[in-house]
Amino acid sequence: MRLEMRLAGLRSLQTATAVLRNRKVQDLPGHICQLRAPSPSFAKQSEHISDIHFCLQKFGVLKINLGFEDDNCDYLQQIIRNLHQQHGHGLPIDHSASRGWFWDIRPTQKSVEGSYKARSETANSFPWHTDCSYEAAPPRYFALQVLQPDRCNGGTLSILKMDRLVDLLSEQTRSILCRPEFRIDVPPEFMKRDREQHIVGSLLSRSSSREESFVNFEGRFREDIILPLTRDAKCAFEELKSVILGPEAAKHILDLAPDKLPRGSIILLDNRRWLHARNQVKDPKRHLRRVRWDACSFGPVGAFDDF
Ligand SMILES: O=C(O)CCC(=O)C(=O)O
Ligand SMILES: [Fe+2]
Repeated sequence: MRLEMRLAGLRSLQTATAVLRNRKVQDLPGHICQLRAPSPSFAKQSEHISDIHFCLQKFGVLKINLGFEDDNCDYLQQIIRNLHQQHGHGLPIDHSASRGWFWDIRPTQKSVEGSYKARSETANSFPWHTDCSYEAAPPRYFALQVLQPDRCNGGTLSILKMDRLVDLLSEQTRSILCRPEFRIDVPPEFMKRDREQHIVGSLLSRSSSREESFVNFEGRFREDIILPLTRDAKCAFEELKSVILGPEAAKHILDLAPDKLPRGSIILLDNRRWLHARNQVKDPKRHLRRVRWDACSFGPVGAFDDF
C-alpha cells in the first residue's frame, strides 16, 4: 500500500515519523527525515520519488544521503524530472544557457568593477530569508547538494520552521502580514532593464493543507528588501523581526553544520514553510550546488501598485 495512504488520517508528526522510520526513512534530531540513495538508479524508482514527495509535503524538509559520487548532480536532476512527471512539481527555471538549472554557491574572486556579484558568490553570512522573496511566483522548493563542506567551522546552514514563528505572533499581526501591504525590492544583482524593480504583496499566506484539518501558513521574508507600506504593516513587520531574532524562536532553530550535511548529502526544503540562514563562510573551497523548482504565485497581490 502506498505510504501516503497508510499515513492518511495520522495526526501527529511523531506517529508519522515512527511509521517512516520503520520503512527506510530515518529521523535526524529535530525531526528531519533522511533517505538513502545507495546508487544512481534510485532516481528512477517511483517508490523513492514518492517518498521524497511525501516528505516534502508532510514536513517540508528532507535530507538525502548519496552512496555514490555525483559532482554533476545527475541524481538530483533526475529526481526533479520525476517529481515533475509523477507528482506534478513545476520544473526549474534556467539560470542561463550555460548554467542551466543549477547554480554554484561558492565564494568567487572579486567581480569586475561596476557589476554585482550574487550574494551566493560571496563568503558573507545571510540572515534569515526565503529564496526569491521578491518574485511574484517564488519557487516552492529548493535543494542544496554539498560538494565541499566548510572545513574551517563556518558556512553553517540553519533552518527555522515558519509555523513556529507564526505561533509566536499575535492574531492581529498574522492578519496584517497576510495583507498585500509590503513592497519587496528586487536586489540590485538581479535587477534587469525593462523588468519590475519591485513587487507589492503579503509576507504570509494562509494555506489549508490537504492532510491536516487546521490552517497553516506560508511565508516569505528577506529583511533588507522589504518596505512596509502602511502604519499597520510597519508594526507587524517590527513584531515579525523581533520574533525571528527572539529567544523563543531560537529554541526551534536547527543548525546543519558539516557533520550533519557532509559531502554527498542533499537538503531539500519547502521555501515557504521554512526560513533559512547561513553564517560566514570560512573555507574558500566550500561549494554547494543549488536548484529551485515548482514556482507558483504567492498570496494576494498588491493594492498599492503605485508605490
Ligand atoms: O550557502 C548556503 O548554505 C545557503 C545559501 C543561500 O541561502 C542562498 O543562496 O540563497
Ligand atoms: Fe537562500
